[in-house]
Order: sequence, then structure tokens, then C-alpha cells
Amino acid sequence: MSVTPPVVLTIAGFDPSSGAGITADIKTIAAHECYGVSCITALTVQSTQGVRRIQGVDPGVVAETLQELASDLTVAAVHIGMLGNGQVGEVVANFLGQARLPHVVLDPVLKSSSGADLLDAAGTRLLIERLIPLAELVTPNLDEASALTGMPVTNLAEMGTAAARLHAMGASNVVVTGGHLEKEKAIDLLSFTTPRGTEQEVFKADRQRSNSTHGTGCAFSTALACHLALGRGLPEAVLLSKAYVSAAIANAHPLGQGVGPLHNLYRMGQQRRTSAVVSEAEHAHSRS
Ligand code: PXL
Repeated sequence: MSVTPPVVLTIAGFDPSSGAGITADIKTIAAHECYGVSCITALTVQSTQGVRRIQGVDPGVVAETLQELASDLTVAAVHIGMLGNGQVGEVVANFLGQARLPHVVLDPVLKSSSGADLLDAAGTRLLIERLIPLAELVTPNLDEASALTGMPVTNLAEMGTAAARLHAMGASNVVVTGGHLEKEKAIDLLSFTTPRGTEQEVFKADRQRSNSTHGTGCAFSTALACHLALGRGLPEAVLLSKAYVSAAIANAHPLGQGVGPLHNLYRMGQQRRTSAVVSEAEHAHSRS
């Protein structure tokens, strides 16, 4: 019999088009050969064409769901995505503070790519005051890094400064994702704590011209949680998660009339990988 997979818990919103949110996260977790369990924080009405409506889940249901899962399963890593509002955020913070689960990856989701608010003002305060200090890794994009730190984040130097501010705000490790920063390259900056102090490492991948990018942030942060669950270190987890997202974009099918989903399960149609065989799209990725 094969080895029992690590359990990865995703706490996130529901996107019925499965580009982002819980259902996409479960696909990403399966693609990394982990076992996904989930807690829905909010329902959204949306398609590839944008978010129309948000309905938060009863915070009591969120609290009970998290307790139920944590009392039954050994969770190897946690991914936090859309929280919706401050009440749900508070329940999640209380749970994490008490359960002390390993490898908490916090994607500080504030807005959808179409511009809809996915977290209210109380939720944003809670993110800053309670969740950032509880997480092992925080993964803001440029806009989120700017909103959380109150400074402009429009180039690599500012990404570094924003990461330093996030450390000062209690974040142990930070990846600022700069997918939109340069025309040709998708640049991410990892700022991590080592026994020697804080180190920063820049990751670059060729930027793809694609309309299938809905859920990129969810896929990246969930893949990171999986790699940490599998025992990998942060720089390797970032490298592999970036390669996974690039390949999931490269292998996406045109779906819907708006911004289409990634192909989170692209590996399913491919030959089983061995450590020596890396798919071409993943190979195209370079580290600097
Ligand atoms: O990509 C951010 C995001 C996260 N979670 C849910 C979403 C979105 C964007 O639309 O719907 C549920």
C-alpha cells in the first residue's frame, strides 16, 4: 500500500467556477499528492467574468468545522485564503492560536482580480493584528503588500522594503509575488528568517501571455503549503510552487468568457513524474 499522504487544510472562500478558492485549492493539493480538507469561509457568486456577490459563512459554523477537523486529523499544513470578514477572521485566528498547527501559509486576499472586495475593513485589521504574526509564511501580491504596509510597492526594491516592514509587523517569512511587475518576467521575492538573520532571494520565471490566470495566487499559496507539508524548505518550496503555477497556466484550456482558470490538475494527463523527469513547462522556469 502507498504511504498515507500529508493532510493539508485550506481555509478559504468558495468560487463556483473553480478557478480560485476551495475547489481549486483541493485540486492543487491533490496535484501535490497531499490529502485536502477544507473549511469554507464565504460563498461567492462568480464566474470567469467576475465576482457578483459575497455571502459570509456563519462564524460559528467555521469555528465548529475547524474544531471538528483538527480533533480528527493530523494536519501537516494550513493554507488560508479569502476570509470575507472580520468575524470569520477572528474565529480563524482564535483557532490557529489555540491549535498551533504546523506550516501556516497565509495568502492575505483583499480583492479579486476583477476588483471586488473579498475582505472587509475589520478583516483587514485582524489580518494585520492577529493573522500575520501567527503565520509561518505570508504571500501578498504587490497590491496586498502595499495595502498591508501603507507604502507603494511597484518595483523590486520596494518589494524588499515591504517585506522588511511585514517582518516588523510580525511575519516570520514573506513572499511578495510580482507577477504583473515586468513585461517579460514574473518576479517573486522571498524574504526569510535564518539563524544568520533575514535573507532575501529573487525568483524569476518567463511571464506568459495567457488569459488563463484566474486563481494564480490561490494555486501558488496552496502549493507552498503542500511543499512545506512534504518537508521541503522555503526556497525550494517557492521554486517548485512557481514552476507549478507556470505549468498550470501553460497547460490551461480556454474556459468561460472571462479570465479562465489554470489547469491545477495538468499533471493528471501526463506521464508519472520521477525526480529525473521534469515537465518541459517546469523546466522553462529559471532561478536567479
Ligand atoms: O484570487 C483571490 C480569490 C480567492 N478566493 C476566492 C476568490 C478569489 C478571487 O476571485 O473568489 C474564493
